[in-house]
Amino acid sequence: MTAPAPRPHAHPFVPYTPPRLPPAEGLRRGQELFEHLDGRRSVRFFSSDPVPREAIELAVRTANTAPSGAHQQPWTFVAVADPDLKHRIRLAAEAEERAFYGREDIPQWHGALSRLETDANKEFLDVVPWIVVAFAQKYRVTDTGKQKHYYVNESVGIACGMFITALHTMGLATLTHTPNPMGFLTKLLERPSSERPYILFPVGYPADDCEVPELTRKPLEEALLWR
Ligand code: IYR
Repeated sequence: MTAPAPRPHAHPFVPYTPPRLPPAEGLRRGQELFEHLDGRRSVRFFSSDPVPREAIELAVRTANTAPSGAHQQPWTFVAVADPDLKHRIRLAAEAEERAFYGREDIPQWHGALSRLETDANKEFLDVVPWIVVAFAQKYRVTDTGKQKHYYVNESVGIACGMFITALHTMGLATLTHTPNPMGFLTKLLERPSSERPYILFPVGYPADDCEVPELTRKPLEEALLWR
């Protein structure tokens, strides 16, 4: 057998040869990951127990491995431990939420949320040891001007999914919290106008008496179609 001709590249490429798993071993690992992630729930009742900085670092390292449009990696994660700053985030988030829950023009939205029993009180933002805010970079500023980023929502969404997965693997809990609108985070966290707040993650251990709404996942037949 002759070796295949090398592909002509205009840019540097390197070999990529991850270990080839026997299919049964691949399935076993896939099943294990599914069961692990099926045990994850969004949490609103947190313990104030400390979480080491290294855990946040590892979760962001994991998020930072996400694929992204044109490999532009259009995310910034800001980790907040300062109690005063967390409190200011809580106050601003609660002001937005009071407006949201007070709206009379969105009964359908309020109705869809009712089984979660959420309200404008966001005490968990004071309780958690960390608040991590993911920002989406719409563009980056270069010497020659603005470089637009592509597929920003998709890229940051995938990175956030990997962030959540890493936290769960470390026994930590979070919530994909999106106070609406979230512009106050740009100011409080001193981010540039090229970025917009994407998701606010309170991070900590679940409270000892934590409860979550009883929910089921939709059946695979609804999530996966074969053709
Ligand atoms: N941002 C509000 C409302 C809310 C909206 C959705 I969509 C949720 O899944 C949960 C809550 C709040 O955080 O209370």
